[in-house]
Formats: sequence, C-alpha cells, structure tokens
Amino acid sequence: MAKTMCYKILEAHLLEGKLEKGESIVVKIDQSLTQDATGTMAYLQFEALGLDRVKNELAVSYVDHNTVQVGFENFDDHEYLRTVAKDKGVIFSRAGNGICHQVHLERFALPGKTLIGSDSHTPTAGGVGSFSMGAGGLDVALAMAGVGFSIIAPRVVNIILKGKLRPFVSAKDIILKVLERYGVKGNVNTVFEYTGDGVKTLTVPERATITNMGAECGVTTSLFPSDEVTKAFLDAQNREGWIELKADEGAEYDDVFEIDLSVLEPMAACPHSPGNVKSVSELKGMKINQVLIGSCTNSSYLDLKRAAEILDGHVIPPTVSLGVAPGSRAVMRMIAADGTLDKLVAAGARILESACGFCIGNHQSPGTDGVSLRTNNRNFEGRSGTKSGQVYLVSPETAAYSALKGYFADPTECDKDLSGITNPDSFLIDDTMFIFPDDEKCEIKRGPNIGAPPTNEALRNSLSGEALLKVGDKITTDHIMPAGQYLKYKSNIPLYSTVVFNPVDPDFAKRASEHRDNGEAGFIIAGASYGQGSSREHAAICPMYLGIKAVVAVSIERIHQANLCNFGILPLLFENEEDYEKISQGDELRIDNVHSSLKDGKFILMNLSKGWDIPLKLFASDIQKEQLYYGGRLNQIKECGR
Ligand code: MIC
Ligand code: SF4
Repeated sequence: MAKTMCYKILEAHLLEGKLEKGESIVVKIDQSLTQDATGTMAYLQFEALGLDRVKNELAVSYVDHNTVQVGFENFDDHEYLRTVAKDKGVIFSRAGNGICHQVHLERFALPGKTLIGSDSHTPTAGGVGSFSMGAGGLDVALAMAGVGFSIIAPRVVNIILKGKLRPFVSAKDIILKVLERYGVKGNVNTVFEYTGDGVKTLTVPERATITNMGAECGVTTSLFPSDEVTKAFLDAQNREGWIELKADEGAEYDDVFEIDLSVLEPMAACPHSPGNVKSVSELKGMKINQVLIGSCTNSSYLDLKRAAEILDGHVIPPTVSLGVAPGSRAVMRMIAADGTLDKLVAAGARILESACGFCIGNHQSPGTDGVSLRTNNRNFEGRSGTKSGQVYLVSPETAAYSALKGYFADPTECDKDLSGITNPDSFLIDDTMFIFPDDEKCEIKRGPNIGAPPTNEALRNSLSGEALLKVGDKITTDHIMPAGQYLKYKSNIPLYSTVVFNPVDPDFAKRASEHRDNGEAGFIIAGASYGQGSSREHAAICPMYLGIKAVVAVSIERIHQANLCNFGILPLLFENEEDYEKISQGDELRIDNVHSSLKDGKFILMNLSKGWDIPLKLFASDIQKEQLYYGGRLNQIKECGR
C-alpha cells in the first residue's frame, strides 16, 4: 500500500502498538533537545531517574530563553545545565550560540530521524524531514533515558504547494495561509505533510518557518520531504546523514489543502491569536510603533538578508523602533562578514542577542496600546509583556518594509530587487560554542533557585472540592503559567506557583492553595482548546502543586494533555459540550469511583451546588491511565519501574 512520509518514519520507529490512525503507539526517539526554561526541570527529572548517562543517539541542551539575566537565577540555572550536561553526556549549546530550533536545524536535525524537544516549536526540524515533536520536560527526560514516546497515530493532512512565490511573498505567508484554513484548534493528533511542485522552490530554512508554525495549529508535527534541496542544505552545513524521503505515489490522506503560491499575498496574524489571519492589504496604512525581526520562525540568513536589502539606503522614521535578533551565532557572523549587519544598523535597527528575547516577552515590550509587527509565531494577549500591546505576526519582508514606512505596508509594492539573494553554497560553520561531552563525570552545580521536582499523591478514589476557576476557549499555557518577568522562577516550583493563572485571575493561586491546605481537590473548568501554545510542563506541575486534581474542558491540546497525565491531573472532557454551561466558578463538585472510572474512561461529575450529574470522558491511552492512577509519571516509575 502506498504510504505517507509520516507513516514511513513512524513504522521505522514503532516500539509498541498498532500503527493505525487513532491508535496509541510508542515510538523510539533518536534525538532530543531541551532549552533552558524547560530544561532545568527536564534534567532534574532525568537525575531523579537515577541514570548515569543519556541513552539516546543525540541529546542537546540549549541556552536561549532566559538570557536577559536580571538577578542571579538565570546564570545559576545555566551553570546547572552546563554541569549536568557534562555529567550526563549531553551536548551543551552555550548562551550566545543561538535559538535551539535554528541551531538544531543547522547542526543536528536529520531526515528520517525522530526528535522530541521540551519546546513546542521542535517541529521546526520537520523542514529537513525529521519527525520532530514538542513534549513536556519529563517526556524528554524519559527519551534521554531510552524510553519510547507515546503518541496517537495521527491523521495526515496533505498540503499541496503549487507554483512559485512572487517576490516579497515568503514562507511566513504560506504558513499564515495554512493557519487561516486550519486555525489554532481542532488539529490534535494530526500531521501536516507538504508535497507539490512548489516544495522544491523553498529552501530548508523557509520550509522550517512553515513547520515551526504548524505548532500554532496544534499538530503533532509537520513534514517536508527530504530531497535535493535538503541535500544541498546539509552539504552547505558540511553535514552527513542525508537520505531521500517522500510519500509514495498515490498515498492517501485524511484531508487535502492546495495553495497556489503564485497568487499568495502577504499575510498577517492579528491580535491576539496566530489564527486571526488577514491579508496585509486589509491592514495597509495602520500606524505602527515597533518592528521586531527574529525568533525561531524567521531569523535565518536569508530572512535577515532580505530584510536588510529592503531597508538598505533608508533610515526608519522616529516613530518606529526596530530590533533584529539573528537566530544563531553563525547567522550573526555571516551577516557581520558580508555587510548585511551594517545595512541593518545603518537603517536604525537595534541588534539584539541571538536568543528568544522579545518573542517570549523577555524584553522589547511595546508601549501602551503599541502596535508591534513581529516575525515570530505567537501573539497571545500579554505575551509581549504589555497587556494592551497589539502584536501582528508577519514575514520579514512585511516587517522591514513597514518599518521603513512607519505604517503597515505591503512589501510587494517595494521597488527593490531581491532575486539575487540566496543561501550560500557553504554556510559559516563554527561549533566552538558547543561543549561536547567527554567520558568524565562532573560536579553538578545547583544554585539556590534550583529546587527538587515536586511530588504528587496517588489518585484519590473520590475527588471533592470547588470549581476554582472557569475559563473560556483557547486558554494558552501563557495564561496558565505566564513567562516574561516570571521566567526566572521556572526552576523553583513553590515560587513560580504563586503566579498560576495570574493573567486571568491574580487571586487564583492563593485561593487554590487555601483549598489544597484544607485537603480539597481543585477543579478547573475550561472551554475548547485548553492548553494551546507552549510545551511548558509547568502549566501542569504548578497547578498540581496547588492541589488541582482535574481539568474539565471541552477539548485539550495534545502536549498539555500529556503533561497533565505526566503529573497526575485528570484531563476530562465534557461528554456533551453544552454541559460546560452547567458549572459556575465556585460550584461544589464531586467525582466518586475515580479508580473504576479510570478503566472505562467514563466519569460522572456531581455538581452539588446545582444538583446536576454531568457525564465526562477521559481521553487517555492505557499508559496514561496508569500514570494517572499512580499520581504521575515519576510515581509510576518509582512504583513499577517503568
Ligand atoms: C514559547 O515559545 O512559548 C516557549 C517559551 O518557547 C515555550 C517553552 C517554554 O514555555 O519555555 C514553548 O514553545 O514550548
Ligand atoms: Fe524561543 Fe520564541 Fe521560538 Fe519559543 S517561539 S523557542 S520563545 S524564539
């Protein structure tokens, strides 16, 4: 039978289960990556597993998120990560080496390999045909211990790219078109597979822009075939390991979406969701205050060269602040060597560190009501650090051209010629900011910010307590666990837990901990697509710490659902969506017979305040049910050694 590329890779990595759509399967993981914000917890958990060395093919620890370093915490965390990497046999990418996904694409990602990373944009590596997935830190710790990763065998959507993009229209516009079609919810357990004659017109970094933002649709991963273009990229990076990989002729897909690249227009995702897509022509003329070019989505050599060419010979108007963050140290050195950096600086750009920076709200927050055009991938309300900030996600071409004009402008009206701008035949290669492990052990440094991962109790057979919070649709992990100024507390769960749901309800953490201290079970009631966005497992660990026992939602996103199971919080769904209306915040709730309900996945939630019985279902694999029974994955491993 003709196979999709997705199922070919899964078949080659299948450890357990039936490889049929909708079935729970376990796959072997070849590569892993972590970043510093989620990495400390991942390595603390790896340490808790008691292994001497990592067991998978390749494990890399990147420092790219918390690099602003106000206070001692981040530096201490980096030192923990450096020393634990050396001790456990992990490659360490030092702060300054670049953003994990860009650097991994350049130096390590390979077609046909599986990769999990403690970051939701790990599918960036799908640009070279790697089956790469975001996961919680605990899952990555387990992958480093050689344990397989559980997923649901996905449905596969074929996105056919036809023709060739017009000048000034780019990869970002393609993925925004995909987001316009598929939105940010309803795509769990799905893989996007790109085919069509347009594929060969896109370089690997352009493909990676597209696979990166598949994460915003909530898909498991996105894949480009591994072809001559992939080979040329790996050759230019002086890398071995290319294989040809594509879907068989006649492979069947669950859905097909065709995009004619030749008629595609510049697009933008409007506040406050990556799925709120409009064409730039609809937004033309809107005054802007800030432009930021960078992030793991659009910070490649080509991205910055094109932006610099558009800006060349002009200075941005005084009403606009422009920042540029090259994605990796190699990109930074290349643009420094060939004069691109000078063009950017001459145009008035502020050169930012090769790190996540503005994308995660670490700095460069816009002013009150400020309109900010950014090339990154998320524009959730408040993520920029300014609640009233209006963030639009655009391509580097739209960003640069608009920066020049001072208002939202359509780059296809630019009179420059970008056709001569291509990737080099060989990229600058400088691996000196990696620390490759040797066989030596190392004393692991732990600053006062590093705490032990918290533990949970086994699942109670009866859960009774309050609906501590009721939220609507599309609650992101940024709502649950805000980043920005609080990021530095990620290694300190008691402290970080004090800001759970802060952007939604600043009293939540206090209320929840009071109920926990009274021995009650906490419930969170949510609408559709709960937990979208980041892979941060803190959105499960910290609520667990606050005594939350169940999330009752209309739907829950994949990575977050797995994180909830990993930490022993029941991810429950309404059997009938309308029942969402039958619970108000503050209602007294109870679920009895939890243990037997776990088996058949059917629960009855009693709303004691209103006198209703509400049927709920648990969507979890057998492995996850066991995790839930023991009160999380670490307990499960302690109890039964797996
Ligand atoms: C993000 O883009 O939201 C982050 C910050 O990279 C997160 C990881 C985190 O929360 O540290 C992600 O995408 O998973
Ligand atoms: Fe970093 Fe932003 Fe990419 Fe997340 S999305 S990894 S914060 S650059």
